[in-house]
Amino acid sequence: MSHLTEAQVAHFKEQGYLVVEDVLDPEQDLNPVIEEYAGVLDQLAQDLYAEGEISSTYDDLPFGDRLTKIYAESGRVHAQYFDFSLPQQNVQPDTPMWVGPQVFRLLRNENLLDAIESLIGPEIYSNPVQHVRLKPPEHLCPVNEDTGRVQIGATPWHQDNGVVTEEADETDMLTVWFGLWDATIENGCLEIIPKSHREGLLQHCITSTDMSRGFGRHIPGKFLRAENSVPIPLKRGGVLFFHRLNCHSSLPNNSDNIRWSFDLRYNPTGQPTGRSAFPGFVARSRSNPESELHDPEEWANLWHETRHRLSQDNDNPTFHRWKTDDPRCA
Ligand SMILES: O=C(O)CCC(=O)C(=O)O
Ligand SMILES: [Fe+2]
Repeated sequence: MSHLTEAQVAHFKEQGYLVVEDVLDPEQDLNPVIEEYAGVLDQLAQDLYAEGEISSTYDDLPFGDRLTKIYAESGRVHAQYFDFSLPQQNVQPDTPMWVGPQVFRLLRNENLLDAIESLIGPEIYSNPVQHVRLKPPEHLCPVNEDTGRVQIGATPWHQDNGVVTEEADETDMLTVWFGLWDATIENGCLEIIPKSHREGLLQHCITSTDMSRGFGRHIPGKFLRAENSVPIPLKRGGVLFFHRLNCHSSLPNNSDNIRWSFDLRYNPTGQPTGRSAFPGFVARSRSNPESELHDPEEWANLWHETRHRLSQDNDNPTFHRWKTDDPRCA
């Protein structure tokens, strides 16, 4: 059991975030996931090689160099291939994703759930807003021809409440962020603004101007107190927990290796997830343990069924509330 102390819970409530070292055991909890992903990368390499997009499968390279080389030579970031979620539009019957058993095992990690229980209570739902992020060094990353920017880089300032629909505004959604390897200032760890969760939901914009960092949906600099930001480097095994209204972004990856992280979310069971088109599951229930999902195949099937359903739908579900032409963004 590794429940949090009262002081840790108080820190979370006051500051809107909490760093806890050694929640996950690198060898037992993270290495199996890393091994599973080696197989996913191998498959990607073989697929791209068969399609003539790359001249070698680069199977003699270590994971990070291999991924970077394959992205660079194919000229594309293949993020969706690794992600345990689906894109927000244009889902096809064969849209790639990775919903493997070791990922599921990590979503249900007991130590992680103990810490989460201290923050949101004993009825814990795995919210489907979840991602793996594999970011190549920026100097080796393929560039988007239209914008001239790297295809995957620094994450702009935002609040996670801003990436879900209004129905989850009262949901006690907790973000759980950790590195598969060490996250450093150089390789692009997260930055957060302490106490920013006290100021409510801020305006997010999807214009490409006035970017405080990165691009895409973001909180413009004029609405932020970015001068108060704090970088959160994390050793393997450490976890950053934050409130749905905490303002955060990531630094760019200025290192020579990939930056590799998971960001997961959990909320008390029964509250809206804010992404109802995607499947979640009961990760822990003290009142009704029978309702917990323990079978990795069942979990994978939930995602496969969702992919099938969305690929048949002509209407894309709504994922957030922000409009491109909002006058507050002008
Ligand atoms: O890892 C990143 O770059 C962004 C993560 C993030 O925004 C989150 O965990 O909510
Ligand atoms: Fe976020």
